[in-house]
Amino acid sequence: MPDESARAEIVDLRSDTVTKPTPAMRRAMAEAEVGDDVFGEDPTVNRLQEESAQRLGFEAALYVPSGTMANQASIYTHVQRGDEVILEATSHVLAYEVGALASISGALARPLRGVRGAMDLEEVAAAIRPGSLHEPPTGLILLENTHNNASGAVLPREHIAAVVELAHRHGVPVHIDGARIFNAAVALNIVPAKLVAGADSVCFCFSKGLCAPVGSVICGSREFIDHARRARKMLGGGMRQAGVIAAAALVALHEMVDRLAEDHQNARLLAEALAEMPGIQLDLESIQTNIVIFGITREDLDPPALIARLKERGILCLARGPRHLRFVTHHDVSREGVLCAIEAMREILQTP
Ligand code: TLP
Repeated sequence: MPDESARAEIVDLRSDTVTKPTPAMRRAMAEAEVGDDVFGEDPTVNRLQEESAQRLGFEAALYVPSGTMANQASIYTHVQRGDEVILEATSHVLAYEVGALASISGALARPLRGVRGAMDLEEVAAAIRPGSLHEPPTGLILLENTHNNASGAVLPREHIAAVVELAHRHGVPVHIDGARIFNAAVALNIVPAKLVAGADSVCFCFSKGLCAPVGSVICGSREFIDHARRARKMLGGGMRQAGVIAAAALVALHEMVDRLAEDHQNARLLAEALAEMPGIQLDLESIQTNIVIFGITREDLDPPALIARLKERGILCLARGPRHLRFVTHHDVSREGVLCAIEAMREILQTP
């Protein structure tokens, strides 16, 4: 069986979503025991849900096709139409989920600008509304960990605990978009259950740095997950013999978590080199996991031009807004690949 992850020619730093299933995952998928998961009869999905819930310290979990569906089914389950959701202004839910917060749940966004992904506690406290006759009530506080648009910065346990305490004091639930929660836990050297303790729901993705081909999971109380299952069905996410993909997700959970530290080291290597280059603006303190976002200050070079010149050298990356680029390290990019990317950036920035 070819190990596609070992390919060297292209260094694909667009996202950790490009990771391919490992040979162990492909074997597990071929041999997966399956059943009809809409009837709750797929033994592999059931095992994945149980293990995921246990890993994150919750009663129950629900396997869903994507991180977006995980967030949106969770939000739909938490809020009433017309509720306000307090969330970081550049969060994935607000920036990249096609307005689903409004179109699916009928909720309003109450965005607050964070520092390295963390909203200010006093600002959160001030934004909570009890719901008078006239105001939209606060239905949910949403955190993102790691924070994608904050260069993969990590929300520490103390911050999460403080937000949870504040929210619960006002009877408001907390959802964590933990698409990369294992990156956060590895960076903090803490078990994920401790990191998210107290939150009402957490979702995470198997299909990013953990290399599984498909799927995310929502974790919560048994009652919450029973409701979320209805939301998943409504959104068209009820899958049948999903054990075929859940088998790869189980391998992700068992084998792919600890190695994330390697991706973080590679991101650090890349970020430290970039920070030294002229025409680059980068906050090294934000680079805590596998995402490196940096600004381009050279007027004659915009992201599309830089992306095109990197592509000629076999390096792929994405733009983040009009002046920023994003590099994401992952299992299918080696240290050598990162060194190639550094070299390519040096060459390009040295040429006028
Ligand atoms: N992030 C993707 C893109 O959508 C931007 C990426 O390449 O980083 N939450 C967070 C924090 C995410 O980063 C993502 C995906 C999602 C949710 C959505 O997951 P999917 O793509 O599975 O719907």
